[in-house]
Amino acid sequence: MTEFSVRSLTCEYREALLGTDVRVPRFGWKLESDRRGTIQTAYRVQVAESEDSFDAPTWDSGRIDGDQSVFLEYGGPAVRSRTRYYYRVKAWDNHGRETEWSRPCWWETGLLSPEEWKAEWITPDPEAIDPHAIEAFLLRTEFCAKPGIRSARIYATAAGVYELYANGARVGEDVLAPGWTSYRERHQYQTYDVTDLLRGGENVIGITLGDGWYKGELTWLSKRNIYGDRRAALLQLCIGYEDGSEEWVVTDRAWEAATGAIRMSELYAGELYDARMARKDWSEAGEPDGEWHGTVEVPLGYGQLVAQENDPTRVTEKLAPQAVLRTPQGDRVLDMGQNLVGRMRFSLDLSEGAHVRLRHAEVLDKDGNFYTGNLRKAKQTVEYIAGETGRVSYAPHFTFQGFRYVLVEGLELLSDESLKDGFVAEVLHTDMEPTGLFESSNARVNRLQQNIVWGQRGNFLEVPTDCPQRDERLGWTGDAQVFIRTAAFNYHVGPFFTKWLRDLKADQRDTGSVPYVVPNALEDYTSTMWGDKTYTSSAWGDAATVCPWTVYQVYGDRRLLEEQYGSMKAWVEFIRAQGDEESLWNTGFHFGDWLALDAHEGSYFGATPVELVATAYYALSTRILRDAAAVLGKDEEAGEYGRLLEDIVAKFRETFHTSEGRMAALTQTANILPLVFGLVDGEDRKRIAADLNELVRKNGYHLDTGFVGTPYLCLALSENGYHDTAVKLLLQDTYPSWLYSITKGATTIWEHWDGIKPDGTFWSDDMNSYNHYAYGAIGDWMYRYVAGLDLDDSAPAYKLARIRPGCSNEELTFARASFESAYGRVASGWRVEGGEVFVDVDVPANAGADILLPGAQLASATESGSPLQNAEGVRSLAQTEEGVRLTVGSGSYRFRFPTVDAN
Ligand code: RAM
Repeated sequence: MTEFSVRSLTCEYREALLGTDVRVPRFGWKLESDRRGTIQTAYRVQVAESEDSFDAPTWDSGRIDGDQSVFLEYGGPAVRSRTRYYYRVKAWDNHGRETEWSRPCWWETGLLSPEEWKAEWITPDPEAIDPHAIEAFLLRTEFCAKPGIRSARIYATAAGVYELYANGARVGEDVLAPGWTSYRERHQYQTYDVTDLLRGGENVIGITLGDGWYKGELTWLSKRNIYGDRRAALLQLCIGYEDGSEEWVVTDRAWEAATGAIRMSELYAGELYDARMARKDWSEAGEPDGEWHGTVEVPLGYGQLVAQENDPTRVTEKLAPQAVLRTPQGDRVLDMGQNLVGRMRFSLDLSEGAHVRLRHAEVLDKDGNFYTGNLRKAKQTVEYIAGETGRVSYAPHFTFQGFRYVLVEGLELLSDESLKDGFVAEVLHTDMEPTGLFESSNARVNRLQQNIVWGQRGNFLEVPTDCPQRDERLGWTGDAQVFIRTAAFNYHVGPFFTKWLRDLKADQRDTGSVPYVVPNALEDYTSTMWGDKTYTSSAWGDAATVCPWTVYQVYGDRRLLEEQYGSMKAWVEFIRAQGDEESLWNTGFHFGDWLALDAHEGSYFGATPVELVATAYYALSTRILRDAAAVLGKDEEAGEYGRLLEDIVAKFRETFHTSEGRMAALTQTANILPLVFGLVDGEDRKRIAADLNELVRKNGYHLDTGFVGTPYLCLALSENGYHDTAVKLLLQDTYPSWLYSITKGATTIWEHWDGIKPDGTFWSDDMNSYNHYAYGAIGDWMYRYVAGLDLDDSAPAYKLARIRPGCSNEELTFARASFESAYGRVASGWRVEGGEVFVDVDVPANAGADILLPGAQLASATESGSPLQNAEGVRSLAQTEEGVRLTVGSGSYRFRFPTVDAN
């Protein structure tokens, strides 16, 4: 066993990155150390063009003093297109040790410039196949390869969504490629390694092509052709031979086109698959089945093409049905036991012409009947018509459903048992790496955590959506910004938000205004309800500042911050140009504390004045911009925005405070925002915190907040001396509360606190999602203030963790959380037992932690059985009013001390 080693190498966040167009990639690594207090003192990185040519490296950083192990920039000669590079790392530490070279890892470039695209965008000849047909198109080409194939790569994308085949086999596992971006500006292409799928002699490449986000039905306005009215595919295959020669196969007019079994496949509507029309073996060599037609070129150009940025959508889990139900109305329904997003696959023996129909729903109504009202116009229906009698394994292609229940028709002869055995749900989402765990002594709180995670999975499919089931599924900016911090605990969302923020920037107007949704599928939308000619709202557009800043804090991605800085600044300048005065945003349309319960009956707009919300967020965005400017070394701008912030804060107080320094608006949200956005201090802060506590208490420890107040309610309480109240809110299970939905059987977070009312009836059909992560933003507080796992703002990426165990309530006896940070696993956990508190902290090598042991006394606290003073790894130690405060270096620590009562 090595005691000190380098592991988990990454390039641009990824372990094996195939097909990137990043020209100056950044490396990261983690250190494994069996000694406490390990800090890297130097490192060395080498890059080579093969695994065994490190003796003649392309780049050798040499030994560099320093502790940087996150986002180290490649410093070698310009990278070339279509090249695989290998890299390895070694490190030295403060204990005088040196690691072995790490295991080499690789990354591979894609096509670095538009000129390298030799292929044409192609589509079926419109004379033969109606371009607006709803059938999926099939495209194929046959070619002869020489023997001795050394490597083969496909670079491909589609205006639409596509699946790729080579010699009859599906290429890769991506679903709904090329994903959804602001296609006009940014269109992702994918890279596939097909070396093992090709052979010397005849080969076939096939593409199936659906409408997807590009051309298919999108938004509740049933818009089509948002990005273009022609589906098209673009592909080039490069074959490298042993003899050093290269050959290209590209999409051009020589490709043939047809339609086949996929008669319809749409994001909202579902799929109709008629196996009788399948083109047998169409992507295999030989004369293809049935009549094929020509193709034509579509002049879509290459300037918008970018290599895949986020993790692709994939099947990440398979779930078996939990039960087969018979509803009072007589429907046979599969219960998956979990509201999820994905598709059903069945493996069944079917006779020719059998017609299977699957409908998908999130909930059953109060009588136990299948309920689809809240899907609005989204049909979510998948139909399969069998071809030849025999065994079939099938799942739909260019669609996904949000569901827990599946109504099955056409399989009446199958027993319940066989039905159950024949089906499985394939969970689909952007394939992010899981990074966080949270657990406590309360089973319902644990279910809440699970529901938050499921909500994230269901709604992080290509873009952060508000809901995955009805005719909407859009990238609402407000939802994304309130949830991002929680999201960044549960999963690695660096690549996901990098991509989405670039889309946000692409769709931002020249004025700096940020659309409601990104990608902006509501470009020309105006609503009488929302006020004509408004394109943005406070707390929604602020995604422009909050999201890049969060990615910077959590992962240390300074480059993204730099890239987005212009967009962040444009947003703040946009706000500055609104309002009657420079430091106030009191004009225009705002969603405000959307869906808050203090709204008028039947209204979606909460009672907190929208000007208050707008100005508070204006301050938050300005603060973030100021801090970002400081991080980026733009001192003058940091100064300027610092002054603007002061003006906004002063104006906020002048406008929204009473003469006694209270909030004039008596809502929970009005009292939350100034506390969490740093708009008050001193006595005013204390008074407002007390008022908030009182509002909650008077409400029987119930919240009445919406999208804006909810994410910060508990945080405002915990940070201002009312942690007990916050925990009471968490544990509340009567309506309205987080746990209320769990008493109603929720397995995801709901859009409305009363999505299902206490009497079992539903909130109105018109806007009632049962899978909506916004209120799941409580997760951030659970990690940071209950388990106590946080980061120090001055040291991004958890270089310095901030551990504040939230053990204060008798009803919770333990909580623990862990997070896989850029430095490695950091964890905080506490347990109260027999008058003692046990706190466990794990800090990865090359990082540290600032820990508060709440209520502890120096004299009686121990670490692994010894007095704290003697503990190895402790850098500083102090008794404070709140308890013992200490900073430690890396390692695992086990603290123990009497509870305050026992003291
Ligand atoms: C609805 C959803 C969404 C929200 C917008 C304003 O479409 O609730 O989450 O952001 O309204």
